[in-house]
Amino acid sequence: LMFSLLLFNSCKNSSEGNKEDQKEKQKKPNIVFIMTDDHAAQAISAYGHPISQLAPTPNIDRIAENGVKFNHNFVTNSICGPSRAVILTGKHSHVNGFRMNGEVFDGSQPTLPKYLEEAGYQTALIGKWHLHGLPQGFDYWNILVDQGNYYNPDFIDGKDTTRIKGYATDIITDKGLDWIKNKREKDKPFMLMVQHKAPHRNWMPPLRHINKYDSVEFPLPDSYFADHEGQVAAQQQLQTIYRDMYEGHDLKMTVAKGSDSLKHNPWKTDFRRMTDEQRATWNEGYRPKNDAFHEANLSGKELARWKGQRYIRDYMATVAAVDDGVGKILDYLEESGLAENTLVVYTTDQGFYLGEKGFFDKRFMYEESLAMPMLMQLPGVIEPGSEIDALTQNLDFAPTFLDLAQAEIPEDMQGKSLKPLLTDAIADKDFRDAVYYHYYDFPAFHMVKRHYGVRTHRYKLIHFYDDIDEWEMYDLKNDPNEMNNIYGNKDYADVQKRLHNKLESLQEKYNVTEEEFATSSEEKIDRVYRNFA
Ligand code: SGN
Ligand code: CA
Repeated sequence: LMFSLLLFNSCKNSSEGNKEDQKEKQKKPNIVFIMTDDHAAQAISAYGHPISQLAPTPNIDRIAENGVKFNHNFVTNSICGPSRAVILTGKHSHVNGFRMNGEVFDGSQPTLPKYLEEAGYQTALIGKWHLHGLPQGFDYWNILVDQGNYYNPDFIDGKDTTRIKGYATDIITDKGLDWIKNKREKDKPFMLMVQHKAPHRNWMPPLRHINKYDSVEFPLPDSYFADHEGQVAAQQQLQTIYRDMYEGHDLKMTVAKGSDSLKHNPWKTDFRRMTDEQRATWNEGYRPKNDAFHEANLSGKELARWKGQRYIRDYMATVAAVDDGVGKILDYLEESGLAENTLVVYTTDQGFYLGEKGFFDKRFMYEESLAMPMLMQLPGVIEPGSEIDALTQNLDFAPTFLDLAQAEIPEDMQGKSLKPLLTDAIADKDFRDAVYYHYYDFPAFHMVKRHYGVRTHRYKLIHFYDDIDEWEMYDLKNDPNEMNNIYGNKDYADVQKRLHNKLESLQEKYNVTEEEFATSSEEKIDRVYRNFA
């Protein structure tokens, strides 16, 4: 009896073992990665900022309700192409080789989709790519040409370039859903990357939302008219809403009352590619508010405030279409039953300014553009309604997805899997004590100086270099808006020393060499300015 019991037990165990194995195998989650371009955390209502409370994003928020909200997720280099290259490789810009927009991504290097493919996944990429060169390692891809256009955008798939009538955000959503429903092999786990153009400049809303926020008065930040005292790089940037936005192209302002002709509009293609019908509906939507503006005859700070208001209204109206799309994708995942075993990620390539410091755009290591909103849901793994305060980065995405896909994390990846945070295996404060940042793209659009730095839970140290040599330091607890540069302040001498040490140790850890700080202004002036001349 003993013997047979033992035998029975061991059989039971081994058959359970097999079942466990199978369950594990089946459990390889699908990954739906939705990434927008330039989506400020201030514009996602789950993050609670007053702007977003006036223009909520209920569908994006569903992901936070079903899963987790990262409160301190940061980009390593706040600009489009570089952020995407970091996401694909799990390596800092100086290691993956894509430091600034306009460079060509070395697509032959190992990337997330290639590793996932090895792990049995099907992979697809739809929408904005912006790494100059065609995607490699995806089973299926269909991407926007360069930055893409809001209306009637061109897509490439390796063979043809096709202009598709409609609104980019809706088209990208529908292409993503079509791939899930009709194009993939249904017996494999999959990763789908849905990458929107919105809400990137020049913030053209879909026709259905053109007047959506006209009656909403969005709060402009206290720092809207900042003088950037003690912040030399900020004094010299060209991304101030009321000074640097193009009145036609960006703000959709017209030359005179009764006219639909736009004021300064250097890139005519965005509007010219609209059909007559689209343009007519557009003009009907904008004309009354533009005429009212002409009648009001604003100047000075009133005009500056009007511009901020117009900007945020258009920006939020493009976000509304993103939110519609996220709703459609979540609905389908739920209806089809896929949601149960799908990791859904909502993020953006970097944060953005909605008037803070007077700014639009990104690039700076200041909080608004350093922050990278991120929400994730995965039933059974991620606790609904949870929040993570650990210092996390886009550097961590690839290791995290591989970990959840039960694949090995390559040793040369510089990011860390977030899985232990998702499963509460590690406390937020123990995950990482500081993040490293380096922005290279100068001189370029908006003229934000080259800089690198370190951010801890409480402090930030930044060095602007190249054609200047300026240090900045902030106490984020006492000065969350980073208005008071405390570098050199005696009261903070110890903190400053610690931050310098931390910066050095991170540079060592990530194999940053002297070469990284070599200036290439001459070569860049050639590349950037000859192109635009
Ligand atoms: C374009 C924009 C800039 C923006 C860069 C980079 N000008 O050049 O405002 O900073 O892209 O953006 S636009 O008028 O042509 O839109 S990124 O997101 O691709 O890095
Ligand atoms: Ca971007």
